[in-house]
Amino acid sequence: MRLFLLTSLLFFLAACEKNGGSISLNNLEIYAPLPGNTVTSGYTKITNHTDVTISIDSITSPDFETVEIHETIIVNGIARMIEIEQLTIPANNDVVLKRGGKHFMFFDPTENINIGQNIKLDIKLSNNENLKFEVPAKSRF
Ligand SMILES: [Cu+2]
Repeated sequence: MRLFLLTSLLFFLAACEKNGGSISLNNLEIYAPLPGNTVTSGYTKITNHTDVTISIDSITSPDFETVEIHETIIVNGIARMIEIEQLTIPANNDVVLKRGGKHFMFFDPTENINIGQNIKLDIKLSNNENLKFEVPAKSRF
């Protein structure tokens, strides 16, 4: 995950494609961190429109130091989060990121994030497509 600086540098060097046709994110929601908090989460439905399996190789945001994909699991009755190093989206299928399940986790905002302020998300796929998204930070209330 500390490859963040290197991967973001590579994004600038690579020819960036806006929103490739192979993968789409529907209803992407990213929440502004609560006051005094440095961690927040995001949800979406990721759809693979192709006949081949595609995985997310890296996910970064200029607005946060680190972005990870997590899954909430129950261990001995207690909810814990584990990191998914490489999220795979099966051919012609969806992966839903939602509360209590898989989700994006954002750590350490690079500057204070207000509700409504745009948050950028850069996703690098295993088929070498680079996807860029920008959504306004949502309120948790
Ligand atoms: Cu998490």
